[in-house]
Order: sequence, then structure tokens, then C-alpha cells
Amino acid sequence: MAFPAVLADFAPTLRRGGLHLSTFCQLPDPNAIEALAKTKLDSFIFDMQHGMFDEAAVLAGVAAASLEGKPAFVRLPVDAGGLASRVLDFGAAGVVCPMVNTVADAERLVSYIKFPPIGARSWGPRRAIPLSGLSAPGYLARANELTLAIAMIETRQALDNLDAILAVPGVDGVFVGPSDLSVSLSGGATLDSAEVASALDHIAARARTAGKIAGIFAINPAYAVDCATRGYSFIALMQDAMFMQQAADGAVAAVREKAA
Ligand code: 3PY
Ligand code: MG
Repeated sequence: MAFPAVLADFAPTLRRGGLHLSTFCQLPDPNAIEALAKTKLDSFIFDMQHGMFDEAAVLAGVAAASLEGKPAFVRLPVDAGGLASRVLDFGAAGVVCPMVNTVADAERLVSYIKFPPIGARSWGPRRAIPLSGLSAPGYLARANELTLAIAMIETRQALDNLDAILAVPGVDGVFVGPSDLSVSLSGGATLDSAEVASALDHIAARARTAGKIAGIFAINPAYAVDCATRGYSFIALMQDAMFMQQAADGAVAAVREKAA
């Protein structure tokens, strides 16, 4: 069975800035991805930072999502090095990189995601080529445009360096981690600092001014709507396990209310 060319238009569409609803996947079973891929979610972020994804799960998960015509990002640590280009070879649409706090962090991220002259990605896009619908030379010519380097802004230091991070060539966008940002801004006191809310408008505005993608994690739909109003277009709505637990609790409650 041939893969649909899910990478062909994805990054250009995301860059145009219409509302894009992704979600974090922490459960590494390709059957779970397959089920989620049949929903109206636009894409997935496989979580190798806090989730249970390993390389084999990314490999299987990208295939499961692709067969439903959906692209997948991978979140992996800034020091994951060559693993970043490896998941792109597996067909990931991009990398969402946590704790990008400095220009040096951003440059390191870009070096693994982009081919020269922007970065130093090594050639070997085994599954990325069929997922792009391009020939090998065609993929080389467009890969830097088709794969996304997204820098997470989730510390005070990142906030201080925001414009410089956004200005790094090859950084396609920023993505707010509201919980870590709150932990950082409050000195470890809270996951829900009021300072985060005021930083949100600033981050989205600076990203837009730089012509780059503004992304964020939203813990619930109301938060996602608020973020969209503030100018975020790339929103990771909740997580796979949250969807499962909330749907189960909602269904159980609906029965108990009536059948008690
Ligand atoms: C955060 O809120 O810190 C995140 O990383 C969201 O995934
Ligand atoms: Mg975080």
C-alpha cells in the first residue's frame, strides 16, 4: 500500500496560519494512533520527552497516522542530537523541541532539522521521501521547507531571548509550554501563574511579527479557544490519555445520573 503524501502541503499550510489542532500522544501504541487519526484532529505530536514513545513507537506511529492522511511531529529533548534527523527520516513532519532557552539551543535544533546551507542534517530520508510524494532530488530541494523546527518557549530565559530565538534562520516557529513557563516564572511555586497569561499575548505577537508559527499546548478546549483568540494558530489540544479518561468518565457519569 502506498503512503499518502502527507508531507507535501502540510508545512506550507501550517505556516499560512489557519487554526491547526494537534494533540500530544503519550501512549505509544500504533492502534491508539490509528483510532485518534480517524478523528477531526489535524496532526499529532508524539512525545519522547514526557510520553512513553521510543524510536520503534515513532516509526509505527508515523505510519499509522500517515495511512489516515495525518502528519505527526515528535517532541524530543534539545540534546537528543541525531535522533531529531532520524525521526524526520522516519517521516515525521517536524520536531517540537522543549526548553529552547538560548540562540545556541535554537541553532542546535536547526542543525539537525535542516539540510545545508541552513543546517547540517544528514541525508537518508528513508520514509520521508514517499511521504512527500517527491523524488529524492525533489525532496532535497524542498526538505527545509517541508520539515519544521519548532522551539518551545517555557522558561524566563527563553522569554528574555524570544526575539533572538525567533530570528535564528531555520526556526519555523515557537510553541509555549504553559506549565513549565509557569514553573519557571514563579520560581517553582505554581503550574498556573498569572504571569503566563500576560506573556501569552507577547509571544504570539512577536512570532507573528517575525513571520513564524505561534504554537501552544492547551489543557482544555476553553484554554484552546482563548489561545486562538490571542493569535495562536498551532494548538496541541490536550493529550491522548486525557481524551480517553474524560470520555470514559463522561459516559459513566451520564449512565449513573439516569440509572441510579
Ligand atoms: C508545558 O506546559 O510545559 C508543556 O511542555 C506542555 O506540553
Ligand atoms: Mg514543558
